[in-house]
Order: sequence, then structure tokens, then C-alpha cells
Amino acid sequence: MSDAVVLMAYGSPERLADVPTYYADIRGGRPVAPEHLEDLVARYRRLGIEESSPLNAITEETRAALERELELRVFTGMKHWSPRIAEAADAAVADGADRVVGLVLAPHYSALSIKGYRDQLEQALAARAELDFVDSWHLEPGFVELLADRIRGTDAHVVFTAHSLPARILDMGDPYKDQLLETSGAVAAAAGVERWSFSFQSESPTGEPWLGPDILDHLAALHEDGVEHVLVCPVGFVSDHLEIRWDLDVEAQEKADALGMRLERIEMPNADPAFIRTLASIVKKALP
Ligand code: FEC
Repeated sequence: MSDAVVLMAYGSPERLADVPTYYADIRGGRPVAPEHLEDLVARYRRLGIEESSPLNAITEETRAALERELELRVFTGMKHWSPRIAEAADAAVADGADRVVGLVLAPHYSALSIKGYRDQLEQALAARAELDFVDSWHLEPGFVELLADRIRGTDAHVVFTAHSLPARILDMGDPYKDQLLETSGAVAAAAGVERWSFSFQSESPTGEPWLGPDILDHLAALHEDGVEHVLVCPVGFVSDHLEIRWDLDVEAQEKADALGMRLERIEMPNADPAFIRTLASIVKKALP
């Protein structure tokens, strides 16, 4: 069989003018409140998106490195931007692939996140190629070890974080939260770190309750408990993007400053060669 990989990521607008279209895509046809759009544009402006779009550039770097590592064609598909997942599927089929590994650059499964990538890819392939989709890879040894290396030896209290989701996923029996805690526990154990906790981040104003605690409240609670130094280790994201550079590097940092706490965060895996080898190992395991 001829194999290819469709490597999927969330996607990011390339320039400020793209933000309304991008936000509309995320909302999937549901209305966008003008004040929420304004707020999002302001966040991207403060990030300097006019100069560069970190997520899209890092995803391309990751794609190219994974292709070299695997000696297989790798096509990028973005959930909310271009190249779309459907374009990646078409490109893989046009290139002659009859078996495709679908891998998302997000380690934890939820029906409200990874399933969306899966549905888009399945629909686009329309049985033109066999699909081996990786639902989650949250305990992949190379991933756990890479994060453990970044927190090992710290004297700070480690806060693991991931994107929040609407709290109704708990009633749906969704594995998301359990998987996040499993990754966090495994990373802490591998690093020999005993003082750690977990909090969510990046909640959206959608009008329903989201999973907590949010990192901003969590920092305040840690401060109350006498914690003075925090090392943030995002486990639910793998690259530098808005949720890292804004929600953590600006918002959480400002909160820590206001509380008089010291806050640092680990370097994201991005296209680190060790992370590329980990992605390659996940792909190899997915192939029969
Ligand atoms: O750097 C960038 O330009 C994009 C950064 C980005 C990543 C990301 C990852 C995840 N999201 C997840 C869930 C949701 C749900 C909603 C939602 C909304 C947004 C908005 C922006 C945004 N997300 Fe995101 N997400 C990123 C960016 N996300 C911008 C819209 C404005 C805002 O609320 O801030 C709510 C949708 C709705 O309105 O109904 C739910 C999850 C992940 C991690 C998994 C993954 O990467 O796919 C889960 C990166």
C-alpha cells in the first residue's frame, strides 16, 4: 500500500483582516458578538500577528521535519484555516496514497475537539483511501519524557494546563479530563516532581459553564496557600500560539505579577527534533 500522513492542527489567521472569517469558522455558523470579535482582534494585534502567525509557521516546520523523519509524504490540514483538512485529504489521494494516517497536533481526545478533526478527514477522504486515525496519544512515552525533561529539577510548583471545554462533556462520559490528568500525573512522576496541580485555561464566552478551575483563579488559590513560584507546563497544546502567548504569557503573567508571584512556563515542543521523533513513532504504531 502507499501510505501518507495528514497532520492536523487548529489553524490560525495569517493577518488581522482574516480574524472575522476565522472566528466565524470556529463558531460554525453561530452568531459572533461584536464585542467578542473586537476583543479577539485586539488579542491578535497585541501578539503582532501582522508580522507572523506562529501556529501556521510551526505546523509547516513540523510537517516538513516529520516528512523527512518518516520518509513518507505528510500533508497539513487545518481545522479552522487553510490549507483545510479536506485539501490535505485531496492532496494525499492525488499523490497516490491509498492508506492515510490521520494525526492531530493535540494529544487528548474529546468529542468536542478531536472528533471534529476526524469527521472532517473521514468526510473528505470519502473512502478513497483507508484511514488509520489516531484518537489520542496522551501517554506516548516520548511526549511524557519531553515534558518531564522540561520540568525536572524545578523548585517551583508545577501547574499543568490545557484548553477548557464546556462542562457538559463530563455528562457525556468524555475521556478528555481523565486523559489530561493521566498525562499530568505521568509527566510529574517521570520528572520526580511532587508539588503539582492542574488547571484549565482559554475558556470561551459561549454562555454555558466550562471546566475549571481556570488558571487565573487557580493562581489566586495557590497564592493563598503560600505558593510563590509557579512553572506552567501546558500538556494540552504542543506549539506557541494565541492560547500560549496571550492566555499564559500575557494574562496569567499579569495575574501572577499582581499577586506578587513568579510565573514561568516551559518551552513548547514546537518542531523540536525529539518531538518530531515522537510524532514519527505515533505514526509508525498507527500503521498496520
Ligand atoms: O494561535 C491561534 O491563532 C489559534 C490558537 C488556538 C488553539 C486552540 C485550541 C483549542 N481550542 C479548543 C476548543 C475551543 C472551543 C471554542 C474555542 C474557541 C476559540 C477561539 C479562538 C481559539 N479557540 Fe480554541 N484554540 C485556539 C483559538 N476553542 C481564537 C474563539 C475566540 C475565543 O473564544 O477566544 C469555543 C467555540 C465556540 O464558540 O463554540 C470549544 C480546544 C483546543 C485544543 C485542541 C486543538 O488544538 O484542537 C479543545 C491552538
